[in-house]
Amino acid sequence: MAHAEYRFSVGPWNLGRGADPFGPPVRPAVPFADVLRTAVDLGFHAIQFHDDDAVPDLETMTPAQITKAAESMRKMLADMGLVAEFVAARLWEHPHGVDGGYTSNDPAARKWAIDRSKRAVDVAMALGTELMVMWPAREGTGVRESKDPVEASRQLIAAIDAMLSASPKVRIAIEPKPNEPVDTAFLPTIGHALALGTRCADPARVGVLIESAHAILAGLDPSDEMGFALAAGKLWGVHLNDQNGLKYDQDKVFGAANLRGAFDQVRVLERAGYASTGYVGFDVKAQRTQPAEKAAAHLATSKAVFLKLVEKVRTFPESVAAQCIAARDYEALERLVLEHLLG
Ligand code: XUL
Ligand code: MN
Repeated sequence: MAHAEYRFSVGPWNLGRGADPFGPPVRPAVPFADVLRTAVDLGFHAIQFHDDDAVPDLETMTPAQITKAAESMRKMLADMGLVAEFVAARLWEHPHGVDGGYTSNDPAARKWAIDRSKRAVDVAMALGTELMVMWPAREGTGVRESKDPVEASRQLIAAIDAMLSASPKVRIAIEPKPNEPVDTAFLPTIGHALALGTRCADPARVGVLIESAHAILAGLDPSDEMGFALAAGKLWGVHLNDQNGLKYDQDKVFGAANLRGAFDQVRVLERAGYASTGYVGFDVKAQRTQPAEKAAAHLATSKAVFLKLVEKVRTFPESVAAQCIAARDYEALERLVLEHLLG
């Protein structure tokens, strides 16, 4: 049987300026047109958007103006053979979102967050995608006693319900992360995200996006997180990358820290037929040491590693593995996997 082709996506933030918490940008900003050109040149098919990547001044615009601006972005994408994968409301950089959006202690900020999210839904619809991603960035605390966790989960449900009511078509993929920029997040894992989704107004329209590094930061195996979401029919996006243990969110090249872990992620996606249902996104960042003209190599490498691992999955001797499993000879299975990856 012919295999479905994987389709790849990337966000403008993946061509970053090399800034980190300890130093300013080291590369010039990449103009949006160049982001699209790079995506096409590297064989990507779709663009991931924060709402203001698509419509920069959306807070000062009327709904009609927002729709018009997003439609012209959609045309720019189409002219280059691209589509929009999803839109995410960028709440975490705005002054109103200083203490979080949906779970802010300030009712005016909570209202702002919901209004902005509804605008982001309008952007998504005009861009031609029904998928919203919700990374609950500052929906957590640095001082645990500052917010009520019971109330916070109700507030998150109310926010998702507001987005669901903004369009009958919209679907929301929660992208959980346990920490950073907050110390402790209210939606740290896929289990939390899926459980919250069941309590929303229309659970069928709430799923998840899994980022490898976010799972690792939660002490979990990304391939198991993916398997859990796939079993529920809820894996609507992936942000493949890597992470060298419990540090800041590194967004390393896919497979750079744990090639076997990357193989396991590709294997779970391949076995579930993910290629025909979702995009493979890479949430990776170029190292700060890269000069501007070489600052897209991390995307090319991530895609190349992914495709090589697809071949590794397709050539894995499954019948030998089945014999090892039947004999409960997991040492033999261990060796089979390692030799296959090394060979
Ligand atoms: C942050 C992160 C975000 C989301 C999109 O860690 O992964 O870039 O993927 O908002
Ligand atoms: Mn991500």
